[in-house]
Amino acid sequence: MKLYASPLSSAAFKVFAVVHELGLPVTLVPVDMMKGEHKAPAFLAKNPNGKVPVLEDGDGFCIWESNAILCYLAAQKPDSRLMPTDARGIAQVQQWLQWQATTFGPSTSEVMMETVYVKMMGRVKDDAKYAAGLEKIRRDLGVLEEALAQREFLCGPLTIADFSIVSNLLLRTTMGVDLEAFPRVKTWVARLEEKESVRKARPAL
Ligand SMILES: N[C@@H](CCC(=O)N[C@@H](CS)C(=O)NCC(=O)O)C(=O)O
Repeated sequence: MKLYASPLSSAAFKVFAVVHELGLPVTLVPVDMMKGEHKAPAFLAKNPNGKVPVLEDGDGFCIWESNAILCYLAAQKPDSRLMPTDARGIAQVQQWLQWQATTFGPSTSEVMMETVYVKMMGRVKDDAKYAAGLEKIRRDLGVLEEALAQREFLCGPLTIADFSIVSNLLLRTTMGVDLEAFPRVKTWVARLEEKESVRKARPAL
């Protein structure tokens, strides 16, 4: 399998972490986003949205949207239990994956844009947008804090949902996101960041 990705992408980070967790044979194909490689025809043929990551398996089978990629990877090793097989377990993992894609991911992207990416894009930080994004992140962290009451991981045992959501907190220091008011989230993040798979996937910043 080949993973087309850029090292600074949080969407790619979660995929790398699960690849390492499962010990799958995946080769990284770096996509230079600064050079616009993700908008070139060869890449758009793999993902018409022009976004990373994309996983290619075998003869041109391509899958995009990082959470869908995580489902595909977990299906390669069902014994890992990173994706449960019972109806409730599947629904719970899907609930968090969709919450990441529709809620937490967008909240953190707003703040990433005004912190991590602002300099790369050669513009000044928009303080109002930053503050609004941070407020949304605090709201979302409250949801996670509740969910982690009496649970080590979001769905009980470790699943791809944990990898998906923690990816958005990886650059929290640069983003100015403080977890002190969310002690369960802080412990959960530390638990995940201790994992070798997560440490291997972390970009060197
Ligand atoms: N929902 C997508 C988001 C992918 C995404 O936004 N990737 C960013 C990098 S983190 C990207 O390729 N951005 C380029 C663009 O939007 O033009 C996923 O989870 O895969």
